[in-house]
Amino acid sequence: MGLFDRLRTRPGKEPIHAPDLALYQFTTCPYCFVVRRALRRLRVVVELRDISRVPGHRQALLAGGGMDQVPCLLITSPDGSERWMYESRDIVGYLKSRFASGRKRQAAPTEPKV
Ligand SMILES: N[C@@H](CCC(=O)N[C@@H](CS)C(=O)NCC(=O)O)C(=O)O
Repeated sequence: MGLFDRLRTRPGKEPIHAPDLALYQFTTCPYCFVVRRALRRLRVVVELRDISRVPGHRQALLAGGGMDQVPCLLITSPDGSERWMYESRDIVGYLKSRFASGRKRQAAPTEPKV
């Protein structure tokens, strides 16, 4: 296994798949970048729904969440009820509280420098 394979696979840090979460976002949105970066750092895998490429995703976001603002994290409970969470800061906070280990981490800025 080469260096890049080792870096990519991060031995001992298996990704966590969270099928109850879906992130509405698009690639060039800086706030979405902040959330995707948090997911990457926490090694959490969620479905990414790109509203700029898939019109159906934008419609679902608008219908479900009430705004077509991104990022928005859709959290589906076991009973099927949905929570649409807007605001990158809130989403990152939720992800950290749910997935971060007990280890103290360096605080990361949640606002992009735009
Ligand atoms: N305060 C929000 C800002 C999000 C935001 O401005 N997103 C832009 C895309 S980069 C957007 O969805 N704009 C469309 C709109 O607000 O309707 C956050 O931190 O998530």
